[in-house]
Amino acid sequence: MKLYNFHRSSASYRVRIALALKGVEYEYVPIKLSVDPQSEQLRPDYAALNPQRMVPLLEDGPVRISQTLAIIDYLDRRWPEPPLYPADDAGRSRVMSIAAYIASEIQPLPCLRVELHLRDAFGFDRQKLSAWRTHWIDVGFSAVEQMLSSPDTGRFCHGDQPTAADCYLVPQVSNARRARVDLTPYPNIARIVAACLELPAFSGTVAEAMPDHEPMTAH
Ligand SMILES: N[C@@H](CCC(=O)N[C@@H](CS)C(=O)NCC(=O)O)C(=O)O
Repeated sequence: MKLYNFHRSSASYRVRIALALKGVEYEYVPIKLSVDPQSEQLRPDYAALNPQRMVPLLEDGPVRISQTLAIIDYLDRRWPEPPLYPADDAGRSRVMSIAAYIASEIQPLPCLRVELHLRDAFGFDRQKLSAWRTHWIDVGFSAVEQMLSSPDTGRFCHGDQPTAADCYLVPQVSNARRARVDLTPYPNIARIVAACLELPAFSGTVAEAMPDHEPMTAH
């Protein structure tokens, strides 16, 4: 099995965590994302594999899957232990709702291609891009913080076992830290992320531990 991914991509990190929680071995295929028009996710050979021109992409024999919600669902069905979704319907939809909110409403807004378009088409400078990034992370984290102030939250986002929700939350916090977002207003988020990072599945798959890691350059 191959995971086409990039060390600093939060979407890639979600899948690395899920694979590590499941104990599934895979080949790490780096796809370097950059501001370069020849950035690797845009190249025809990669676009032939993933027309979305994004990472991550999971390849399991003849099966190719893009979109982390689909990838993590696939992994959870193929390797059911430990489950990444609770067995009960209400719990399953709560976990899905947290993951989907981060996937759909937070992470895409400060995404590379969105920020490059803001820069190139609308003249956003570094300061404006930074304000854009922190605004959407703050809007998103305010909602997540409130969602997590529920009796269903335990040591982790849902109960005392990591679920798909934690696979989404921890990478989003890595992005927030890179964007220098102050996490003080989000004590539930900060506590859960600290608990997750005590587990090797989360701490061993961070960007800095990946084979393609290199220091960040601003765009
Ligand atoms: N909704 C997608 C998001 C994937 C995504 O945003 N990937 C980013 C890296 S974190 C990417 O490939 N960006 C390339 C670009 O912006 O050109 C998923 O869940 O897989």
